[in-house]
Amino acid sequence: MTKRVLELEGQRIWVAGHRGMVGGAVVRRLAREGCEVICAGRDVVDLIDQRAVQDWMAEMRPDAIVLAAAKVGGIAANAALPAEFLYENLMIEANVMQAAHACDVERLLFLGSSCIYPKMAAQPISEESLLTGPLEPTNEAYAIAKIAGIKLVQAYRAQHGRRWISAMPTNLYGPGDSYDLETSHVLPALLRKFHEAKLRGAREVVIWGTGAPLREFLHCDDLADALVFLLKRYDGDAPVNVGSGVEVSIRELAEVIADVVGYEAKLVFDASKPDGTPRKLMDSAKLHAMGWNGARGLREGIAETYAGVLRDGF
Ligand code: GFB
Repeated sequence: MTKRVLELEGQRIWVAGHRGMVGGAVVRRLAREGCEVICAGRDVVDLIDQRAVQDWMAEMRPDAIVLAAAKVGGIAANAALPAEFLYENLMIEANVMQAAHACDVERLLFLGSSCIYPKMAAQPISEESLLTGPLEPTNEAYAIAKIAGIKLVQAYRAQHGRRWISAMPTNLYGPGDSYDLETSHVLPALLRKFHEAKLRGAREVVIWGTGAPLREFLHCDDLADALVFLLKRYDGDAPVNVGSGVEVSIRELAEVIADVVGYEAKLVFDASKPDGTPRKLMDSAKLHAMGWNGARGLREGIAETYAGVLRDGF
């Protein structure tokens, strides 16, 4: 286990993006650390607005920031809205980091994504493969914004000695996810499709693409646990991958979800929809070597998520 670089107890920590799935999970996890968590919705501070971010930060003076705020979405949203994904994410990162620097915020954890790596990166994907090949076109805009965020973190480290870090989560799911069938990621979309098929007694469930792409899935609460671990212990220039090691094809994912929901239906593959990256499995060896390896099983995580949906609705 690596030694600590930050004691969280008594610290004021701003979780930017607390209404999102990841930010919400980080807020829940930080509740066990004896720190003061500060949050602000878009109505209080719009992260696209540089002046508003600077004023808010100067007033609140956090000791550390978890930068989980981002414009996110699944494959269709990414492909349809490249200007929004690029512009909003660049603005959020730049505004928060420049204000954090101006306010002398000592620790900052920036969240990227596994889609920053080349489409054809060797698998499992190590941190070293960043910028070694072309990106997947369906999410290039989002990936470029997130790569810029990693480079900003490294630039503030190099030029100003900031102890800021970046973490790259794999595909995520869990409480607080988006269940909008047009814009969401695959796991929540299929959970909703199977649930609604069960209610209607439908014979078929439509799966986008061929069902062949391979994806790795991580529960957002496991990600939050890993992020708190990194906040306390990691102080390096390179981003750190956070994966579960659990990889399935989209067809296999549909089968697990069918089993959790308890509804058999014929899988119909809609080839007019894109597959995206053929395979996206993170190499999380660096994180494991530091001492974190706490991901739950996929079926268990989906069952917990479905129980939450049955309780609270989509
Ligand atoms: O989760 P997803 O939207 O994003 O799609 P990516 C993963 C795979 O599931 C693709 C297929 O091959 C989809 O075609 N899929 C099958 C579906 N049925 C569905 C469905 O009903 N809805 C959705 N959404 N997909 C995203 C990136 O890529 O991953 C983001 O666009 C980000 O930038 C995120 O990196 C983690 O894994 O392909």
